[in-house]
Amino acid sequence: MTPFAEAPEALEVTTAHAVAVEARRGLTSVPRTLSPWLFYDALGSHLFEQITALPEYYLTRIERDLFRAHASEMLRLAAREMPLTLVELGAGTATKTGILLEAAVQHQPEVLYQPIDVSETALIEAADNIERHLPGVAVHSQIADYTASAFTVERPRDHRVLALYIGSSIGNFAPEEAAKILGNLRAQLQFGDTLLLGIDLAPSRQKPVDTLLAAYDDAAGVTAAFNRNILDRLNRELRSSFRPESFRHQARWNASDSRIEMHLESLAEQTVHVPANSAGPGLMLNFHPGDTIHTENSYKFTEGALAHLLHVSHFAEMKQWRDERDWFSVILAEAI
Ligand code: AVI
Repeated sequence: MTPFAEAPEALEVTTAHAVAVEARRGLTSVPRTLSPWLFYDALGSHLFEQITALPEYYLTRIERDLFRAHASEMLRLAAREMPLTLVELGAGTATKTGILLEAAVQHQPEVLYQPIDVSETALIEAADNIERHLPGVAVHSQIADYTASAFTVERPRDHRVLALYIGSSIGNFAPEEAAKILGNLRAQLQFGDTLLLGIDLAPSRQKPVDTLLAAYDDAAGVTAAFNRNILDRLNRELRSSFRPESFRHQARWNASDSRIEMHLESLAEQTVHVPANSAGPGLMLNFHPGDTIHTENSYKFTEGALAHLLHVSHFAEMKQWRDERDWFSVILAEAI
């Protein structure tokens, strides 16, 4: 699943402009930043798939295990005797969703699944896979940016909606943005509809900070390659002159904001040129050794932060499923 999936080919012109605008905004800010959606070009999406299979990156594995163990109960609680339609924010290729859909067709003979993503390619792959393997599931895809609220939810007569926002994707947004995303979703739902949310949990006695740091700085260097690919992407698409090997991947734990941060740290005194483009004139960027570009935040939730997020977006927790070490949680919450 790609949480900030690449825009479809039909939107290539817009995407090229969006990359130029974001690069200019981020690289001229103090401190320098680049938005994580820039990770997910074709190579970045492939590297992210590899991350999800790394021994250190426990998030995907635990969530999948929780779905395998509890999918039927999750669906039964969401349905409460009524048929369900499933909507998924940032569905990507919907790999993990198959487990939930498989359980759904055991509850009801026909299921309408509505994946929403900005990537047309990912949605086509999702629909192909699901319709081939799960004949009871009809897929109505929607190409939309759910962070900008431009999506709609279809509701077959007398159905409840179960909205999926899984994979800890909510963690890549600051608390106020996360509340806005869930608030926009809530506005599309009715009382009694539900949200299934996957979140990564904050460090605890059972979850040392080192476990988190390793998940974002793996021994094989895949996350480092994923992070540096953002510079390669700017070189490819904006003809900038970054030397990605002169930047070191860094994962930091920010305890006061309860988040893992990813940075790219300049290893040398260097100047990078970004030629003039649709977003504005050329840029000459100076980096001193130790200067960083902040590329991602991945928020880790305490029980209090979760309760607050659900409360402000008008959801009430129905049930939580966690692994035995309390590293990751899947929450079912009702729209209130
Ligand atoms: C997509 N998202 C939930 C991942 C995360 O864990 O924040 C992205 C990622 N960044 C580095 N590794 C994985």
